[in-house]
Amino acid sequence: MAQGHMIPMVDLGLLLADRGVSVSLITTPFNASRIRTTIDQAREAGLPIRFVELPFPFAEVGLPEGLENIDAATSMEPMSAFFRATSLLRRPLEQYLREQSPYPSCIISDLCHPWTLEVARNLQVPRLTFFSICCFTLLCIHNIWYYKVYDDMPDEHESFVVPGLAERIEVTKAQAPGFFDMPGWEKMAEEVREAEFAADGIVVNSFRDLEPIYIESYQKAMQKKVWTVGPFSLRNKSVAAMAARGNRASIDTDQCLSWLDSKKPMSVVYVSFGSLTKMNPSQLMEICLGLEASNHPFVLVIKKSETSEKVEEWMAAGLEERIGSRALVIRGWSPQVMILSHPSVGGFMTHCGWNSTLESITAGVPMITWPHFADQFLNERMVVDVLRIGVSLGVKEPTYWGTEAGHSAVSRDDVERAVRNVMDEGEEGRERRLRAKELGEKAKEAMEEGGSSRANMTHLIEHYTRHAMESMESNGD
Ligand SMILES: *[C@@H]1O[C@H](CO)[C@@H](O)[C@H](O)[C@H]1NC(C)=O
Ligand SMILES: *[C@@H]1O[C@H](CO)[C@@H](O)[C@H](O)[C@H]1NC(C)=O
Ligand SMILES: *[C@@H]1O[C@H](CO)[C@@H](O)[C@H](O)[C@H]1NC(C)=O
Ligand SMILES: CC(=O)N[C@H]1CO[C@H](CO)[C@@H](O)[C@@H]1O
Repeated sequence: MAQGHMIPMVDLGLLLADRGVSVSLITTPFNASRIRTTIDQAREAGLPIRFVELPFPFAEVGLPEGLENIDAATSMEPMSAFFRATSLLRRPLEQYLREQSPYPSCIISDLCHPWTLEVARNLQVPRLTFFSICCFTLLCIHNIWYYKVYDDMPDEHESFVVPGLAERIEVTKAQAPGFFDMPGWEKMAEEVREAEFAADGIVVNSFRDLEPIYIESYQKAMQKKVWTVGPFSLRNKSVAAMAARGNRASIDTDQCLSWLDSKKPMSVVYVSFGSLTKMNPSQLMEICLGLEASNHPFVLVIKKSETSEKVEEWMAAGLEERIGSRALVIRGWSPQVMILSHPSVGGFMTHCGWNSTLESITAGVPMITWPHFADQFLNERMVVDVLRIGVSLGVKEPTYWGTEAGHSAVSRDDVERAVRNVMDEGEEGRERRLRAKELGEKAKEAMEEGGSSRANMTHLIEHYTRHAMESMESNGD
């Protein structure tokens, strides 16, 4: 029930349905209305997929109607009520599933819904946990917990080397909190961990050739199967499908494509920071000035929550006049996969949410990294240190729910330098681009016939189909 979780979960449902598996996607009305386009297309294509809308019990926990997605919240404050409400879906979900024929064979549940553990137990069906995070980041979080690194760490800004990894990865506690590792959230953190350990297996939106060592190590650490079946964004490569991903795009896709067509190959920087971050006006202006100084054409996505009169006036008065068609500003939701796949795009300035990071990897586009919170700093290490396909903007401190007014974490000079660095024609830039391209190719191979992700999906389906038939037989049905 956050954009970065919902998009890949819907993709996973569609990927299973593509293979003829009957899928019921459980969500709440608000969220369903967001993914309507994708839902309608799947139905028209005749996929065996059902969208089940359970009413969201917002009133029971004192939430306003419509606050069913984390990006509708403006602070951390309603969050505990939000998670309380989602766990109240346990009974209606169990009841719904009991009534189904055929009986469900397996539950796949997002990490944020540990309460599904009990549903699966009551129904006596296996349960897989789904993470839209890479195994590198999952293993880092696991090892930090396992080796009790934080038990004796008074300073959350002190950097340390993550134990038990093949590579030397340095982070701080502030940059690498575990899941829900915050004061007041201890119970949730414990439940999430317990649900992860109790899962029958783990499904990850990643692919073998991206991180073979980390997939294997994570599998060993968890002592259960880890199925890597991504990148999900490759499921449907048609322009219409790419454009409809996640939400209705706020720009005419033809207009967007013809702007991109008018630019030289690999010359454009795409700048977007995902659905939850919020840049204040002065930070947005610094970004614009840095992009302007870089002399590269750019696509900048500004969310509704970030637009203000101040920003709009400033852009109209100065920026748009000075740089004209060198910039394309998208206000609202951007057709990101479509843009990243365009040959004129040569770099992506990103917040390092895994969804966006993997989309960039898949498109073979090197990144300029600016993590904000949650798993994003670890994802940055993956991109910069492990894969070596990114340049960091050097941000060290996490920001939650928006930067403070008047404060800029990143200056125009930082932006200019990082953009020039990533778009660089020299050897370093060329090699980085080459590595990114190669990974993009491998990502595509993984999802093709005979590819590793496809094979994992086949095994996963066979494994749980067999399991369901065996338990039917042993029940004497
Ligand atoms: C996830 O994917 C969409 C569409 O591809 C992208 O625009 C969005 O920024 C991503 N969301 C997050 C939270 O990363
Ligand atoms: C991909 O998406 C397009 C446009 O939404 C749709 O017409 C097509 O059937 C989809 N293809 C597959 C394989 O699902
Ligand atoms: C996924 O596929 C790879 C490559 O074919 C294989 O090595 C791995 O064991 C598979 N994973 C599972 C959980 O079956
Ligand atoms: C913003 C949004 O999409 N709101 C919708 C949430 O879901 C309800 C019920 O389906 C709709 O009526 C709203 O328009």
